[in-house]
Amino acid sequence: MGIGFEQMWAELQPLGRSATSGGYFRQPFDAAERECHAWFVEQAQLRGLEVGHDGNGNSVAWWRAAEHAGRPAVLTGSHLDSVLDGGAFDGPLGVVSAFGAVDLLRERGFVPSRPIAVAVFAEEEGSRFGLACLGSRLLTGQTTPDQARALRDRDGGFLLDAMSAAGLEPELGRSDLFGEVAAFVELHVEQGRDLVDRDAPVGVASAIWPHGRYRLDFTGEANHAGTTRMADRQDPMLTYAMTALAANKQARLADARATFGRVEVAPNGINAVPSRVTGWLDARAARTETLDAMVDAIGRQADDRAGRDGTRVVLTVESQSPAVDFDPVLAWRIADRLGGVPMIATGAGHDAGVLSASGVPTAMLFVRNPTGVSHSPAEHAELADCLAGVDALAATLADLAG
Ligand code: HGY
Ligand code: MN
Ligand code: MN
Repeated sequence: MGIGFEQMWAELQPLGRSATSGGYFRQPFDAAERECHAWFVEQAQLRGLEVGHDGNGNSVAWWRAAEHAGRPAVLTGSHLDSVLDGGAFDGPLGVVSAFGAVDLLRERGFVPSRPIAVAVFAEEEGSRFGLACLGSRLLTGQTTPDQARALRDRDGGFLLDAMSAAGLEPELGRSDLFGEVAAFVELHVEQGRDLVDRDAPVGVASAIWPHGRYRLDFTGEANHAGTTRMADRQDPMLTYAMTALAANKQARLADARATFGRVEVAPNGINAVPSRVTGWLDARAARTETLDAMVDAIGRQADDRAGRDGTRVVLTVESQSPAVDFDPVLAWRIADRLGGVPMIATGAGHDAGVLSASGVPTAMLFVRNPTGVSHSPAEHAELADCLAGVDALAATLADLAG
């Protein structure tokens, strides 16, 4: 018998939470995220679910019986890592709701006809090693071990070292952690206001926008802040600033999204014109051609500006996530089963998108977020809506694994 949603949430809530901002710092393989992971294992054991791990840092808890041998599983779950100063719900809501749905089904005497698995994917946010959905990309072969081994965090640390330091035995690459999967259904807090505007507690995802991460290295000439005339400067900060404004304008024109959320400056001194500025552009659009055209325009304008500033800019594609159209048959089957809940597209990436791209029939359930805010301590979901999400996930699992 499991513990209820509220108790699970209360246990998870303090882990990795900042006393100052109230936001979450659960970087993959750091202490707080490992505490969350230990909580996951404990919850699985409380329910008699067998726990498995792969060499990519992904984990799974199995609800299965001997007679299920050889039958493809129904997979649910999400991630436990957060962005820096993130919200409480992005990721953990899907994991806690999965355990809640298992409890609900058991209380109702439901007996699955196939295995049901609760997954936790590693480094979904890509906020430590820069590549989003790293765990699911490695598991499905969409990222190679060599690509992953080359990734470094802000301190220059390598993925393998971080995993080993956390006590894991990394073995990167394709993994058969889940065996054959009949369907994957990820429950996630909505990261926007669609469900608020439609006055609906739960929705089903139709699509994920294509999106990418691009590093722009602006280089110029370091010099004295006091003795160097403005006309004599080759200031990469100026080129960066104009590029950020250009990105903002291009995104507005295309009704797309362009964000510089992370910038590094060298040598980062108050009284020196910088030698280098590196900005990471997160760009997203409803359609691939819109995204590509926008990034091209931003790159061209950065180059033009660099020509005028006497600086140089190099744009490097760090990761690209193709558009995802979720399996419409599965999505409509779930929406109908739930009495006709809204079908909404999202600009946020998810492991569900990665599994969908690997050919697994995949769907997402969204739970209303009254603030519409995410990747921020302000992210929120009301308990009643969370419980509605658990109900919806239980009904979906019963339908798919019945
Ligand atoms: O960035 C995203 O879209 C997701 O939250 N990882
Ligand atoms: Mn997420
Ligand atoms: Mn996120």
